[in-house]
Amino acid sequence: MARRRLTKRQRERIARLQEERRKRLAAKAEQALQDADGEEVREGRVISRHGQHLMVQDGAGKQYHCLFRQNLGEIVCGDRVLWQPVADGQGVVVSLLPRNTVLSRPDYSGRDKPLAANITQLVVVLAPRPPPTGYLTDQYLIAAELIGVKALITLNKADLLAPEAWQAFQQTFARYKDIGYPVIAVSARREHGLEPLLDHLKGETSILVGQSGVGKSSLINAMIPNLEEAVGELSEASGLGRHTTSVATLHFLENGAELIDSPGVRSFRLGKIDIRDLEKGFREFAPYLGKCRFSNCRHRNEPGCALNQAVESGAIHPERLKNFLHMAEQLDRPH
Ligand SMILES: Nc1nc2c(ncn2[C@@H]2O[C@H](COP(=O)(O)OP(=O)(O)O)[C@@H](O)[C@H]2O)c(=O)[nH]1
Ligand SMILES: [Mg+2]
Ligand SMILES: [Zn+2]
Repeated sequence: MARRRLTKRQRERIARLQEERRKRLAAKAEQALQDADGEEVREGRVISRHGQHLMVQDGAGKQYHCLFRQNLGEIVCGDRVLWQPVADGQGVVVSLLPRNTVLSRPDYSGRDKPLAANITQLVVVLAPRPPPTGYLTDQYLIAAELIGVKALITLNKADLLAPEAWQAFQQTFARYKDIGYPVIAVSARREHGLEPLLDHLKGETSILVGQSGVGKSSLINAMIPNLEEAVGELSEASGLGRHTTSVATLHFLENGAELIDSPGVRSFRLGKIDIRDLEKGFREFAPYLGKCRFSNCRHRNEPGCALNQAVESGAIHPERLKNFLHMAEQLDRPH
């Protein structure tokens, strides 16, 4: 008990210190704004966010450590902003430009928090170890459909399995290929199979998602030569310490692709959607929607359910309908 009380007191103390710090930074941002008065306003891209600090890159590829006004809302990795330079490679962000897309996740208190903006593709990274679950894979794919971005499945650690076992592993994902999701096999360790992956990343702003340990960071390192040095330089220049790699960070590849590594994205909240929205997240359901005997069919045991018939005829994989039903149950629960 004593231990728990102490923890609570510590938590309050931390919250108070954070609030004081936030206020100090807000005052600093206001001061910086006054200092920047008269400086030209430029456009920039948010590379990463560390609390109330942003790393912003200008058109020439130079990075600036920026503060921002509190009333701009949540600014995240991938955001386009207007900012003004102040002294010593620093700046202050004055406005947030409209986003095309935004990917959110629930924070520790269950509220939706934006994680990355302006992405065009979700790259779901899977590996034999840690073993993937179809449910999680489907969650990622549905998130992509509902946000309105492409999805790509990347099977990593090809080197871990013997050829036959690797073939069998790949085969379990054939059903995703069948419904139009590209599936790519790679080994970040052997730097094998990266070319097709790079081709799919070209022209896109992608975010790597997947369980911790599947090799997301290793893939980024394999695709960006000397990244580890670059990360070191970035932390030094920004004075933000060594946590640079522990927040979502936007990287630019040689072929022009934009790639975000997102540590700690294990799941997405599907947000306040209803069962009809969820149906749209399963792209292969589309031809059957609205074809059930009952217009309010929940696709469980209702007679004349077009989705269940499609499962029986082999047009829809049973696991996908099962995962749909499970997700639909989650929607019914109060958030
Ligand atoms: N055998 C093998 N191990 C890999 C491969 N890619 C990553 N790993 C290992 O998997 C572990 C987790 O990799 P990491 O990139 O940190 O995963 P992340 O948590 O998804 O970013 C590390 O020990 C990597 O060395 C691969 O292609 N083959
Ligand atoms: Mg990582
Ligand atoms: Zn139905």
